[in-house]
Amino acid sequence: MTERSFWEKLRAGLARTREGLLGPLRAAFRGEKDEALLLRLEEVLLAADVGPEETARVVAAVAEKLPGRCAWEELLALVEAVLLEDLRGAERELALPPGLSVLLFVGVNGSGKTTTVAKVGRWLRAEGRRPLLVAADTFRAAAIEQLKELGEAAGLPVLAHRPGADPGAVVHDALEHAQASGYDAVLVDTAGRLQTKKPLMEELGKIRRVVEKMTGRAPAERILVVDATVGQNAISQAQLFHEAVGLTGLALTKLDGTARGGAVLPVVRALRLPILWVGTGKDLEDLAPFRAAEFVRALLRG
Ligand SMILES: Nc1nc2c(ncn2[C@@H]2O[C@H](COP(=O)(O)OP(=O)(O)OP(=O)(O)O)[C@@H](O)[C@H]2O)c(=O)[nH]1
Ligand SMILES: [Mg+2]
Repeated sequence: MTERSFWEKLRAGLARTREGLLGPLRAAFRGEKDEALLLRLEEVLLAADVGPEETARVVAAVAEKLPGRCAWEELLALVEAVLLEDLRGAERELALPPGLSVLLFVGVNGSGKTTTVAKVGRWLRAEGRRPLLVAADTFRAAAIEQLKELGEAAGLPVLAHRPGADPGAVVHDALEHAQASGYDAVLVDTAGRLQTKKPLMEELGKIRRVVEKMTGRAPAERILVVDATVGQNAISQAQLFHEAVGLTGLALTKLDGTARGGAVLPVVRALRLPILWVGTGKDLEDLAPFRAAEFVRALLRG
């Protein structure tokens, strides 16, 4: 799938968020900047989970810069500009060093880790890398099967041990295999865990240390996979994952199923982490690198 059609899908996925924003705002718009419009703007941004700080900035910018008599298009363009200014910094190209790179995927239960590992593997192969998927979620037997099936569907190799195996040992084995067989991108799927479960969080630290010992450096990317439908709750999730592995970026999933797509803004602001990819569906091609301008356009324009 081309990036272009991906963004068409994102536009469709963000339809619920967009309708929540634009419908009520358009109803309140009388061709002028009045109190009712500013109030409605505040309401719709908060409802889209844009967060209080971000909302205040957009409302202030509109109050200050929008002319008294104005066109709908001017209003949209101004909101778009403010949101874009804040999201630009969240865009980062994936820059893997030459040679073997490890990408570690972590997150709470059901956030989309396993699916994202397969999607990113497929994406990396298209970028000319040789990916190996690693089933370090040994907690559930079904998780291993799931990754194997996704790997098969994507035509990518999967390294797995038995259910119950030590995840550190799986990663150790995977790195040996990658070094011996010339794989240069090792994507590690981990078990979903609540950030409050200390031993499980320590297990992630252990996986990181195995990678350091075997390759001489930390995993190139330590990615928190975040379900966009949880909105701003992602912020509290991230903190302890950050302590456990030192996050380098986010993968934002399920943007197709949310009315709270606006939460991307406060999440990025609070975490100061780039968004590496966004996911807009269950299929393997439903993934693309994050582009701030496309995202804001999808949020505000049909
Ligand atoms: N609509 C939609 N569904 C998604 C997306 N990404 C993943 N899913 C679905 O979300 C569910 C959970 O995805 P998984 O990849 O298994 O999540 P996980 O984080 O590995 O789950 P655990 O291993 O149990 O913690 C599956 O049904 C996926 O198909 C997405 O971008 N959009
Ligand atoms: Mg999983």
